[in-house]
Amino acid sequence: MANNYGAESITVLEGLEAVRKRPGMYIGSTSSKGLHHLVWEIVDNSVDEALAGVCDKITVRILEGNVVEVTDNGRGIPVAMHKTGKSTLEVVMTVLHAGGKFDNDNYKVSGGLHGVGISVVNALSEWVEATVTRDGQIVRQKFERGVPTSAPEKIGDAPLDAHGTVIRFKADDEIFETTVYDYSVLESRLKELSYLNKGLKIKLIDERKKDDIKEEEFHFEGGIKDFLNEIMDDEKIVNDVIYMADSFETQPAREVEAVDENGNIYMKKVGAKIVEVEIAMNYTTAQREIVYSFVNNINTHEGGTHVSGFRTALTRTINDIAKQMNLIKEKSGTFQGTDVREGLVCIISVKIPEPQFEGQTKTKLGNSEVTGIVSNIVGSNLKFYLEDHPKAAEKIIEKMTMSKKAREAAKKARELVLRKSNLEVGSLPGKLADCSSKDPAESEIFIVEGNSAGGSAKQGRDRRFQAILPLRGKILNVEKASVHRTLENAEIRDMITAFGAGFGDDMNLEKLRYHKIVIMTDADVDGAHIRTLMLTFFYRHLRELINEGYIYIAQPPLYKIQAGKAIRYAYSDEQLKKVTKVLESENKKYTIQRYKGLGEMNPEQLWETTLDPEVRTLLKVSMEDASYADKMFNILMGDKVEPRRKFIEENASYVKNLDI
Ligand code: 0RA
Repeated sequence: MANNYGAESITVLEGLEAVRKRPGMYIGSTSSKGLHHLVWEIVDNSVDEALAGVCDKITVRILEGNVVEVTDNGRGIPVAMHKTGKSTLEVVMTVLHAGGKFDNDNYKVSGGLHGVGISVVNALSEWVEATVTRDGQIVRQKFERGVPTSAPEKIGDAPLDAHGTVIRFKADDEIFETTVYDYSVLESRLKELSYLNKGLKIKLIDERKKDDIKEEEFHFEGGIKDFLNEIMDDEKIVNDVIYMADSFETQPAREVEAVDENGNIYMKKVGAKIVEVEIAMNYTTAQREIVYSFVNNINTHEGGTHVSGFRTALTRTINDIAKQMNLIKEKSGTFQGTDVREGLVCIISVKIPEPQFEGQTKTKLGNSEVTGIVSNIVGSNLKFYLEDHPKAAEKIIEKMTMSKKAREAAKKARELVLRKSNLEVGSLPGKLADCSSKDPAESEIFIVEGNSAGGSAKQGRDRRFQAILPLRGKILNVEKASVHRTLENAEIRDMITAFGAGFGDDMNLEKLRYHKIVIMTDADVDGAHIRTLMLTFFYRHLRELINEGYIYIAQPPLYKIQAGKAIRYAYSDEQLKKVTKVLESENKKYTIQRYKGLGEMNPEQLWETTLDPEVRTLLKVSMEDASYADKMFNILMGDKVEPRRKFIEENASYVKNLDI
């Protein structure tokens, strides 16, 4: 084994050392997330075998002591001598980036963090045991922290047609913060993988508790069509699932000479590059569009060229078919992208030979050639489907016509509001007590609930830079209302007019009159409800204001504590406890007043607790806050009972502030 002392062994050791020194570079982190990446790395290799059409079953077992075993019935890692003088098995297990297939007859499509290879798992494991069945034998090799502790040994015979790989490993607790696997993490990704690879059987078995062994098998003959059915809210479905699976060869195969098992020479096709496209889509009566997209089994959260190709084809094809079927009048104009996507629920899965990922989280597909390929495939398949199913086509196009009409009505209404607020001089809302400053950067507007609170606020403010807009009780729930009705609501029109920047797509932030828009509501159930309604409205129609960080929430105190002439305020129950504790330790008598509403505070108190920039706390509303409010409304006000019940159970502490 002279080779073990050769230059190659040294490179191998250096490679593994690098992985152990900086594991984060290879698997993202050494937290629980990184730990699970070890499993994904092995499973991805097995999925590659499935994609090559030579494997249909993968089993992941979690054994006692958090040992993981991944079994597949793929070709088996080759054990023959590699050109380095070692077995291919050892090379795959110990050389960085050698995990990829050496030949060119299939493309490696699955992902993993960076598709780093099985050797990374080996380097970061206390031990690994690789067992391969192929060519009539069973061969095993063992490793510790990446280093072979045995040569590949034949441990038995197998039928000539048996093949597959078993990788067992124990993650190294010198490397990982935790080596305990989370069943539900494994479960959801393995299930997703089985949806994304139609027909593939993936089994998950958890044997860590001897008296409570868990076992599940994921197997979907319908692939992403089944995936789509699972995520659909069936009460709102407009049509049957439209499903298409097609492929396009971007580079033809070459023929090369090869030798078969009997020693005969034959011509083998290699090097074909094929783009596979699979799409399942459906419409619901909901307003929102949901698109999940995947490239080589990786979720492309940021979309990319495959999603653009789909969108272009959808708009084009729908317009063509609508004209062809006489469902659209010449003079009423064509459908726009937003019309044909309202209510769309869609899963796009493409498999391509050399994906380029871009974007902040590297989840946006960049390959420019993919736009045209997907667009062509979707165009022809969708056209074919709709011509074949005229009833479905009619239903979908009817729905899109409604979306188009709603969009046009909203645009008209928006223009009306804009005209009113822009053209009529001094057309600011009558209830607005404006500030004298005209500089948006220093101007603030407080949206105050109720007229009495509005009165205190008007007197208590600093009128040089603080404006007050009192609202009459509850504003409209915009989630349920059409854009048209939203704009007819007086409270909402007052807000839009006072802000001065317009609405929806026509917003112009340069015209915004205040750079701080502060929601000020009572610290009670009604106040919380109004705040949520307002956040939903901002999220839906004035989202740029949230994005730019212009929306705030005022924090009025909950309690006034008076000891003699000294007055203190508490903004939470904990604070109240602290204040009273101090007073008690000083043997002072005090009274506590619980503020039920802003109206109970006199103008001075309101200034010194909530308005004065020197002492107040303002909470800046983030996109997450607003989208949370929006989601909550969807669920709480939606028609489905089950998600509502589940959501309330999970978010009991937040929801208790809401009178639902
Ligand atoms: C290298 C080459 C080939 C397959 C594999 C590695 C392989 C790796 C893993 C890891 C887990 N399961 C696996 N199955 C296969 C190609 C083999 C050939 O061309 O015969």
